[in-house]
Amino acid sequence: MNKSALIFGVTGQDGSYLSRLLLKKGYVVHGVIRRSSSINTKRIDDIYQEPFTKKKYFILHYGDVTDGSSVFDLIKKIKPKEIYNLAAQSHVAVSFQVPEYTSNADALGSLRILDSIVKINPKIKYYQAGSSEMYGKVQSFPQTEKTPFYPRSPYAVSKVYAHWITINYRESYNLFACNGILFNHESPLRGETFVTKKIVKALCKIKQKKQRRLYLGNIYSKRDWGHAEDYVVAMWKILQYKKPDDWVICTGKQYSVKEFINLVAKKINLDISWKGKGLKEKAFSKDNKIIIEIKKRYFRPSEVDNLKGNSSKAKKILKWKPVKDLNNLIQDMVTYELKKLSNEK
Ligand code: NAP
Ligand code: F7E
Repeated sequence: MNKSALIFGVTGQDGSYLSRLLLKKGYVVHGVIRRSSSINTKRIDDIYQEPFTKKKYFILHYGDVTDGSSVFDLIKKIKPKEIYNLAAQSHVAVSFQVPEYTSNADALGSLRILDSIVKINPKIKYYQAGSSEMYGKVQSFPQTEKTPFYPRSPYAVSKVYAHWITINYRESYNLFACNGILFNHESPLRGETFVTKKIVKALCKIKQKKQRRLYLGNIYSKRDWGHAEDYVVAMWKILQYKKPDDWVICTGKQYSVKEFINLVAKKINLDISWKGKGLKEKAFSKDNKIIIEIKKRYFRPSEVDNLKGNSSKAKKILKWKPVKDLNNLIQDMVTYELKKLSNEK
């Protein structure tokens, strides 16, 4: 009998990579998609369009984590062995614009799934997509499973709720419910408005003279960036371990947004030089044209300045470690973008 998994958030970056991983492992994968006026399945279309024989292994259902009855009915009907809750309004800056919806989906969404598990079958294993954003204004360095949280956005506050409700249900109802505390992870499938994708896409276009400028916010924040392909392996390993627990998943290396820009520029042989400070800081091309400007509108009401994790626990116990470093990540993202641009010709 194949194992079955239910993925909330299957159309997102991680949902797409996780689906591929589980299908390769022989799972039947059920994914929840939201009704949308425009098509939102582009990251999983190639999986779904596999020959007919494979379709019975990858099944999509309409649902929404803000709709408790759809969550309950899906879990009851599908009877999965494992549930991965990746569904979220995942953009930190947007969470300041839509705080109530973000809290409903990201915090209460987790509660709805956990509560359905208790009522339907407490043996179902549950993975909660936690975030390094929960550390926010960091209380110690590098961050581990023991570092206290200090969330700095409605998104991060919601994720802290989801983290603790997962622990509470584990302790109260003896559920196999786990938190992954994942640091930033990127890929060619990253959403277009996250900073790495925005930078790679724009610099590739600027190099080919298809775009003049890139506008960014705070380029001095530092992140621990990994590759999504590695991080979904950790999600799976977390649910295969003999007992439920909470796990930090990261690379342990840190770069600023500005360093990321410089590495991408170097990778595509785009000469850039920086001048000015603060909102007046700009990057110039070899022929002295402004190619990057800083805009106030991309700054957040409160920022997370400095994230760097320590995933020794996952390394030691789960035998997980990242395979791809930042150079591999940038290479993958650049290759994807350049191919897309050449197809547009
Ligand atoms: P993503 O690309 O933004 O994907 C989010 C997914 O959630 C999409 O499939 C989206 O559907 C779905 N979704 C949003 N609201 C929903 C709702 N109300 N009901 C059902 N589905 C809903 O995010 P990601 O980068 O793959 O991240 C996956 C999860 O890990 C998220 O929970 C995120 O917060 C968390 N996380 C991400 C990172 C990271 O660096 N990527 C790090 C730590 C934690 P649509 O396609 O229809 O919008
Ligand atoms: O920002 C700065 C911005 O939006 C990274 C989500 O997946 O990872 C992600 O959250 C940094 C921030 O990611 C722009 O201020 C500058 O300091 O790519 P980001 P994030 O906020 O770290 C965590 C772990 C999650 O859980 C989230 O779901 O870059 N930045 N200029 C900018 N950021 C954006 N988006 N756009 C800019 O123009």
